[in-house]
Amino acid sequence: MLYPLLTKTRRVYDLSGVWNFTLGDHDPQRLLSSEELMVVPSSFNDVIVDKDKRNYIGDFWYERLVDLPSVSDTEELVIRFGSVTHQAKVYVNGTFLGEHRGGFTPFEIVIPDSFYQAGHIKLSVCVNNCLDKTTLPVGNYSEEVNEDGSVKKIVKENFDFFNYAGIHRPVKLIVRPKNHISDIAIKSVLSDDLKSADIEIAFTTSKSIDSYKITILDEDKHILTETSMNHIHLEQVRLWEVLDAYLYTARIETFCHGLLVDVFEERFGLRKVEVKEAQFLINNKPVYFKGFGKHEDTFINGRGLNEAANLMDLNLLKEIGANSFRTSHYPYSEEMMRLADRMGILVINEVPAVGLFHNFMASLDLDDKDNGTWNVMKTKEAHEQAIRELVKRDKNHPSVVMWVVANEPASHEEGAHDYFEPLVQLYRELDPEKRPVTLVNIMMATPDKDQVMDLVDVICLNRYYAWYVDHGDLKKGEDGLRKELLAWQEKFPKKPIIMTEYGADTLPGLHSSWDIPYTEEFQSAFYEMSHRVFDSLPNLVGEQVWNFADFETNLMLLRVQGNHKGLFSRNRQPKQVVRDFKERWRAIPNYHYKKK
Ligand code: BDP
Repeated sequence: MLYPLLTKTRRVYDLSGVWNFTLGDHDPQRLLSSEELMVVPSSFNDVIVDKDKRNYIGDFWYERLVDLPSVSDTEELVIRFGSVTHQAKVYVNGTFLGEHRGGFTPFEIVIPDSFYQAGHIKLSVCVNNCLDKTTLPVGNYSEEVNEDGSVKKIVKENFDFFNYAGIHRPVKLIVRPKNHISDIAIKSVLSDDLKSADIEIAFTTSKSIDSYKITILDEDKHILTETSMNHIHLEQVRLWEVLDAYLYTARIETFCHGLLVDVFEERFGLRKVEVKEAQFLINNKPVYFKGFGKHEDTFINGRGLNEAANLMDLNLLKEIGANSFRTSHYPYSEEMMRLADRMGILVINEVPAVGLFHNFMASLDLDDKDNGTWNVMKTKEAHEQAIRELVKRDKNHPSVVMWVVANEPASHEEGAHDYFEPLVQLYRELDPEKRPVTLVNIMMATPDKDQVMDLVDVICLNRYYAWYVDHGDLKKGEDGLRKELLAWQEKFPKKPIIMTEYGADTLPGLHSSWDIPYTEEFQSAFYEMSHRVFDSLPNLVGEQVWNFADFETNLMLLRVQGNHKGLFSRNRQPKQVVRDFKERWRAIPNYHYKKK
């Protein structure tokens, strides 16, 4: 889906701001009172302050009046939502116009002309934050009857982050040609010496056109070439490199009867991604991933777009010597993806497939006796939709170098292979660039038990030796970690391995002479131990710490006001270990770290 850009033929108006709001029922035929207010974009949960309301599950409403710009006969009016978590129904003047399921991808609603003759509309959005075994992420849904007979809906997250909800990303009003460019897919093939590129620009339009023109521009907007074909050959190209980004622009103009109909500009980068002989190659060089699993999570905004936090995070990421992050555990905002493109940061891009593990706690206690996940989950449809929408949205981003099919599913249980095979295949079919696909493997799915890693290109592992396993015992942790990594290397000698999560909860300011868990000393010793193991493994091509920053979670025995595995606190102050990382990561080059 195209980003809401202002061009010669398109106007974009921002509907961010303060909307009327209510939790519970509302009839969109009537005007929603302004007793309660909410900011768009943001999560409602923290902003609303009241404790019960913070944890509310069910329908809730946003509403505002919108004065409309003029729209000509050849134009249409569209409302575009960057994301609404997790489901949205959209009404204009009380009439239902469309809905979207899935809380992390954009969608559009076209407003029929009959609604805008009056010059203004009433826009109402009914949001729902229920999660169950048909949705992604997966939630455990139940109901309780209150004393007054009313029903209270409850969702227990089947994952380790707070179920923030609301209109999380910008809402835009767009006036665009009825006959518009609706999708663009840019695929480039670099020559062997990486000096020239064959670029194929495929695009679709909502109606037929007579002709088109494609112009390629450099970063300074100088025209490099113009053509009426969709194959372009570029000589002496400048590559998109890790931490040295270069972005070209493809300007597409469509014409009917010799007149300009629509213009859109899509930015793209030229770089080659390949997995070969247990290496992850970017522009033919073996890269070493240094970075983080993250969350979209800040004070006040919750999971709502916070562009200042995004830029600060990526500046901190660069400052510490890292080069990558994973969009754990859902697609991040389009704004974040565009930022990563500009800053040359590698992104491992994940769908919200988290919680695909039935009875996780029981399986920990019962030593894996619960084998029911793939009978219980009814997520196939949501999963396919999430993959389709993610690839559609992010296929042209040079920062995206790999797709994730799921985070920590029960891939050791019967049925996992059948569940994942078509989904991995779907990524491969949809992506014009055929980027590598991975699945982020959970600690129970050891090499002897896992049933899916044969399907993917890269072995991504989340491991917590000396934390969840042999808690506090760094010696045993080191032995266990080394042994398991060697087993993976032996099982899949041609596949590179990336540690996509490893970490220890740490409360800044807590100290100990004996490396006690939760102290700053333990965190340092934990990473020192892990890195010793990583450095000894030739096929391990990356380390992404869990987590970039502390983040909010649901209530659990193991969580002290959230998860504290961040290298930074939730307000982005460094913990002591950041100094160790700076030293290590600044000394590790982006390319050719592991000498084979
Ligand atoms: C992993 C999950 C991640 C958790 C992390 C942890 O992928 O979402 O937050 O463990 O326990 O299992 O800190």
